[in-house]
Amino acid sequence: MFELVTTISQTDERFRTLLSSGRVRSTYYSPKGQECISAAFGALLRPDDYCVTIYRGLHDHISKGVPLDVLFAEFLGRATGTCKGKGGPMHVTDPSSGMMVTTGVVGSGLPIGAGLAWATKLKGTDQVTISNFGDGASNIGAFHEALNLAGVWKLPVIFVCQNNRYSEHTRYEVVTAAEKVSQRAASYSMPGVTVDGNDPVAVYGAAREAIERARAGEGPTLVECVTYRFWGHIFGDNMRYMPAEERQAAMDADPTVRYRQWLIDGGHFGEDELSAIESEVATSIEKAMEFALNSPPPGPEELYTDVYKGEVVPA
Ligand SMILES: Cc1ncc(C[n+]2csc(CCOP(=O)(O)OP(=O)(O)O)c2C)c(N)n1
Ligand SMILES: [Mg+2]
Repeated sequence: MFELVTTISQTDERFRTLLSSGRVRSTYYSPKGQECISAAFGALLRPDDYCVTIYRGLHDHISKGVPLDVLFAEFLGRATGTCKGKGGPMHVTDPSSGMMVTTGVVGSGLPIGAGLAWATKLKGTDQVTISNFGDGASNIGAFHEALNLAGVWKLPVIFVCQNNRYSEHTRYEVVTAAEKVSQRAASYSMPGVTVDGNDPVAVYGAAREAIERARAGEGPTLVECVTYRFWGHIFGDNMRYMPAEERQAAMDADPTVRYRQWLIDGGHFGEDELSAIESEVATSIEKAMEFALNSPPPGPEELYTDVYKGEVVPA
């Protein structure tokens, strides 16, 4: 988990620096602050388990095991990316890693997650699916429809709400009637839990229980992980709607730094061992970034490939 949170934090910093330099242009929804959630799930999921995520999904892609070179290439719109550079950061899809879809339509990943889980149930495999989404998505109809069917059919899916307290520029309590998103699980006859999303050990415990439950055929779980996004909705956002002291407090309690200290204080790892992991991670990121930056964009011949159209068959 430390390797994962470190990879996410360092990659996020690398992307922000790259974008700020003007060398590349892209939309970027930073997941920094939320890294412990996906690292905990990533440590537990099998490569053949399925994952669905949203535009703010870099941490989920990394934790599900999408190789860094093809992931970065997709983020930068290069022909060597997971979707030949035609998906970009908001649509990373890599079935070979179980990263089934990344969506930009708020809430749309929940029914897809339920559908993937239904498929594995029909096939009789013991794969599980996790569907990641935000607090804002929990107010959309698709959230309720997906949880209801998953509850009725006892689907092997875990709904992971990454509650970072904001939907775009709107604070949680202004638009959400439930004090906790997890309370909503009761309506759909599934367990709902709320955990500190900045504590990877707490998330790991909740994730393990939910994954075991799903794998054993006992049905879905809603896991709400409370966290905070460091960099606003989209990178470049002026963040005026986020109280400066609230954001500063979250950044001062950086979950990666806190976890690092916890590992040392608890005698789990020595400072030198963690530093060695950090420099190995830095080397892999640089290598993958070089690969991505040196890859070409998709050529014009790609414009009409992978594009499907319906045929009108005359009566
Ligand atoms: C159906 C739909 N409505 C509105 C939008 C515009 N929009 C993009 S992100 C977002 C906020 C979502 O917030 P949340 O679910 O909390 O996820 P977060 O960005 O905080 O991770 C909105 C309203 C959209 N993409 N899709
Ligand atoms: Mg949110």
